[in-house]
Amino acid sequence: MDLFKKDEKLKIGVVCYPTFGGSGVLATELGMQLARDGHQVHFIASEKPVKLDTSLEGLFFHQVTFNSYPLFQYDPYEIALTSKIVAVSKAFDLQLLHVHYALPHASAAYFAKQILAKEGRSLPFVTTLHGTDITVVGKDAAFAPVIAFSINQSDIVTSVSNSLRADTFQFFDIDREIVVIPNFVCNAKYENRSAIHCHKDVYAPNGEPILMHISNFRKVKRIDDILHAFQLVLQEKACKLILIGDGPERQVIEALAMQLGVEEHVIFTGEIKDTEVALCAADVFILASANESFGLAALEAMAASVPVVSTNSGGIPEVNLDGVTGLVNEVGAFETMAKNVLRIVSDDQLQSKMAKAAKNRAELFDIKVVLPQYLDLFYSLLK
Ligand code: GMT
Repeated sequence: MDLFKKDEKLKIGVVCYPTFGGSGVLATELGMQLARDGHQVHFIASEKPVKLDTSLEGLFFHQVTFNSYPLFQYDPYEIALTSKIVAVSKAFDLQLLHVHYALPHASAAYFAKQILAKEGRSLPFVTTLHGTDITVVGKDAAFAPVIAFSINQSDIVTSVSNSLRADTFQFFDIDREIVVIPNFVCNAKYENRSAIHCHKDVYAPNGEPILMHISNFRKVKRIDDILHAFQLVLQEKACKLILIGDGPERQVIEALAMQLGVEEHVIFTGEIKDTEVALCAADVFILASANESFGLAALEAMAASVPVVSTNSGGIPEVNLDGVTGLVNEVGAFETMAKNVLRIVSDDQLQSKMAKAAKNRAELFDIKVVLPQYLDLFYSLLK
């Protein structure tokens, strides 16, 4: 007999990064929907996640804080996180923990689980792998042994794409199953778009097509390729490029725009919380990543009915279907990227056909399709 009927409400801990990036957004949207569905959800992070609405009933945020001591050359965040997980678990009698991004969340969860077990408390944990925790950071010899161990010790492991699942088995000695649950989008947020003022008339006063990119401006996003492609596009057609986000490469990219002589057609907005609003101005979304386990930004563009021109890196082709929802090129092939952009912005019929296909495909990744897959795993843990 199932101890937990499917409608049993759970008490769930969630650990994530609070940043604008994909894993923090996914964790936040999933946790808020679980709270709306009647579960009690406790977020544990260094800061309140950007989009977390703690006015929601059943949703809580617990900040990880600690005193700094002169002896420390670095912040012992993982130790403080482990202690906070133990404290919140005991105070609210959590039934399970869902951690997003293996480093350092999975090892902290494992440590907390051992501490609680000593006190006769059970705290199974689900680790969701998001991408750079495996393909970039995780491969670093300073972290790899702990990452592999904490993945193997997780009660359940999920990855956001088949590509990332394959990478994980390739790069680490993993002796257990990894369940693929794709990232999701809240399509409801992209309905009645006519109500949104897109400022298209301001961004493109002469009705030029608007190209858009959203990311955390890390090197892996290869935004320099986007600028080189844009320079080639401008030789054929007047367009505008809106770059949304901020990060370590921001100044380099702004300097490159000047160097290429395209700066008057490029708009740097910085970070924007509601990307669904920004996307309403886009005619084509561009993603040039060298490594991308899924490409949540591309899925969000598709939900906004925007065709995607992307590289074929990692899990992106599991989202952006070449010739259907947009066009795909090899990493670094910015000439091909320019040709792909021009094919779409020069053919209204093609743009419209791809926009409809993109929207239809985004429905397959809706939160109402994906959330039950996580819930099924949670209930299976608690039998
Ligand atoms: O680099 C980023 O895009 C941020 C990073 C993160 O940790 O949030 O994104 C990763 O997780 C997202 C959500 O699962 C995925 O959509 C991104 O593809 C993935 N980024 C990379 O793999 C580079």
